[in-house]
Amino acid sequence: MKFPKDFLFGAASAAYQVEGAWDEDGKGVSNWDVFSKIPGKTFEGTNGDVAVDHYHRYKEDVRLMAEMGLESYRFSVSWPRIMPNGDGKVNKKGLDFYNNLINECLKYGIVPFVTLYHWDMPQVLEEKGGWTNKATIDAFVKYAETCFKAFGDRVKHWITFNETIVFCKSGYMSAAHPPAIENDQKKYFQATHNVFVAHAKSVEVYKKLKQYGEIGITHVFNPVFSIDNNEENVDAAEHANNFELYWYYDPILKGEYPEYVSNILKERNVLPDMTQDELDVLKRNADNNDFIGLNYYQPMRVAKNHDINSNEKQSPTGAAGGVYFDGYFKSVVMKDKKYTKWGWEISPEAFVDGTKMLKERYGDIKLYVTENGLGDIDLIIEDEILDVPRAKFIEEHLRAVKKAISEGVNLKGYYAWSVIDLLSWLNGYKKQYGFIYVDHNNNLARKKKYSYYWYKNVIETRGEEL
Ligand code: BGP
Repeated sequence: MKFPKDFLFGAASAAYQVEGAWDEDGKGVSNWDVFSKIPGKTFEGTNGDVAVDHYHRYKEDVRLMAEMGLESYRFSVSWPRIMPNGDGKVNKKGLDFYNNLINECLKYGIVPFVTLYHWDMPQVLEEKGGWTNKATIDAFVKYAETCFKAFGDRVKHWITFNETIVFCKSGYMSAAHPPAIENDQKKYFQATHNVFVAHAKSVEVYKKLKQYGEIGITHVFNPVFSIDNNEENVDAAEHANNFELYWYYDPILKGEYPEYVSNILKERNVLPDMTQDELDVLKRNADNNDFIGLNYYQPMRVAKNHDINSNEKQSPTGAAGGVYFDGYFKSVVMKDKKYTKWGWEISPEAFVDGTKMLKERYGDIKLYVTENGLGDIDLIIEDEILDVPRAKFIEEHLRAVKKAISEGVNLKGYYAWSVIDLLSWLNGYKKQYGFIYVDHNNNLARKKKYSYYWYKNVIETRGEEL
């Protein structure tokens, strides 16, 4: 089977991870500019000051994408580049950069798929409480509207937020992302609620502008499975799905929170403050979402946790294993499963099962895989980058996407993470994901990898040979 004609083969990046130019052309300081410079916070102190210099080399990068036959490029806009102070005055040079990038994509017929928030927030707003401050909601909506108006004549695919669970949990529970707060459940859940409201309000604004494009949100997709049929493990998996999945998908797609989680948060006294108006905005806009973006890397295998004093916490960098912060369940590394060098499970099968779970709970909402890929240390022999495991990983997952489509799941595109090697938030440049290699010892020169040619062929043949 070939992939359907309207299925987009893409690849992705995010502003902080590729652009660099952190203080050029009027860009404001972001929370990541500040956080990445706190000693000990990132791998070997790496930061995005230069990253892979996409800001200056976007023309070369887009040309390489075009030569690969890429149909769509998912990238993010840096909020502090557009609004240096978070709210208020717009930086014209910031708009220019994205206008140029978008036009460059369109020149080659590459569809721009734009994320508004891939974690870099204006530092000014972070200092005022970031996502725990309701004023951030309005600031974001203004920023979103500015982007719709500036780019919406050419951009027809919008993602509001990337992975709310990651930046909120890492920001307020594990202190692994800004604002580096630890174990504050009240703030964690408050931040998630405020993000959902900002999303819904932005969707509403977008629909009122009648630009006739589509808008949605990208979530981590980590479907949870019990390790066996034991009742208490099955119950633990359901608890995990409620907290890790339904809490994120329900307010977007059903316009309300899963009662199971709300009740527990009430008992713990950490239910977010929410007004009736905010709840109404969520409800009103549930049907306005055109799609959900899924960032799929791995599922979670879960068992009931019996050791409430266990200090084996879940890893902030995503490796399987460890106890959830409320002590109820633990993620389990299983002998019969495969894992990457960073301990992430490799399971294309779980993707298929997971999308069926989604279909059952949320119906036929359109889906895109907005990220999927293999973080690896690529093999280099005589200057050739032989990232065969990456091609194999993507092949297995594209086959899973095919299978899900043939079983009736409404999937319309696949974006490999990442188009080019880039800065991993917490793993520096060591963990590679790209089709294009960046030589850090040679002035950031670009080079096509094995997977580049492989993906080019997949796109040309529309996946028929997979
Ligand atoms: C996702 C993020 C990406 C990217 C990817 C790989 O959570 O949306 O920005 O970083 O994960 O993560 P890592 O670099 O930690 O391997």
